[in-house]
Amino acid sequence: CMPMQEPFEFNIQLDLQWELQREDITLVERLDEGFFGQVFKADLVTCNNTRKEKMVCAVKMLKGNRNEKDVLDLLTEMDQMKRVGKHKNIINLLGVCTQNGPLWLVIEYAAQGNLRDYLRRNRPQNTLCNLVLPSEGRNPDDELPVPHGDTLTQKDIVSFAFQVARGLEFLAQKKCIHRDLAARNVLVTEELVMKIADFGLARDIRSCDYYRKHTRGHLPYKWMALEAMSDNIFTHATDVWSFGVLLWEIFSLAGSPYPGIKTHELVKFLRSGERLDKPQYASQEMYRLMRDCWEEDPSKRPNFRTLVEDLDRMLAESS
Ligand code: ACK
Repeated sequence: CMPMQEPFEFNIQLDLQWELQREDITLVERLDEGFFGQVFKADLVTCNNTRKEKMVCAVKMLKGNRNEKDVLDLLTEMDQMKRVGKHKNIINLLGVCTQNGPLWLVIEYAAQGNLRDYLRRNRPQNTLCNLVLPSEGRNPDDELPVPHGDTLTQKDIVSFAFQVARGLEFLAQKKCIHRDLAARNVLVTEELVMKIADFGLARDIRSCDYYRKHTRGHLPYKWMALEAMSDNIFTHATDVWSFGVLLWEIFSLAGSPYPGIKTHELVKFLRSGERLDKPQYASQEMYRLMRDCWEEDPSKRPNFRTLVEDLDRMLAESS
């Protein structure tokens, strides 16, 4: 399934700081496919003091059916990733191919895939026979988790939350608003480093993003702040709300938020002061943090700096 594409129809300014040779990249397999975009796993050959090294990476590109706007959006994503710069807890840009062919963004590869599926695969064995956690109802598309590897500890999941907050603190410092924070948009490396993905997307959230698959039944509305849903306002404070739902996902080991609540009922539910219940694996203190993220008044929500501080302390206290 190697992508066959027409020669690229835009002239993109060559940026020697980032340009990679296409010959140094071998596409291996497709990892993900959206309507116009796709991501491949690939091998990248780099030259380190005359020594050649091979590393695994991911390559993001458009599909044959893309239009001009899609190309411009991918260019915006490239510019945003270059502008933001590097951090351990985001998917970093490694380089780009902009000449003599389709636009390729070469990015870090995260072997364990998205955090939601990772958490489901690593639920403790004993929850297998008792899948419905107290805080959630049964959801028809809650597939049975596949037992895998080591069981997660409390400290592991607090560390996941801390790492995601670190990535988000960095992005906020760089004036980047994500707009679609959720466990499905955090990727996990082989060494269990959490990396925020897709922060550079140019998005019109209301037109339902075509780059990402939103798992069936998991509408992004359930991650959106009240004011984002009702007035289409996106700020760092709306990212903080979504981070609260992401925390809820981590501490329920990827439960489905608000099961059975329809999108049009959600605003009423939240306006009446109702919130998600404490997830099974969260301490009272962790749940307090989530609730703070879901303050109706955005100015009352914590910022990512204080969230990092609080989670750092909780991490030190957890076993
Ligand atoms: O676990 P998944 O199906 O595999 O969920 C995500 C999916 O695409 C949507 O983002 C895969 N994916 C995307 N980017 C990468 C990447 N840089 N490294 C590994 N997998 C990726 C992933």
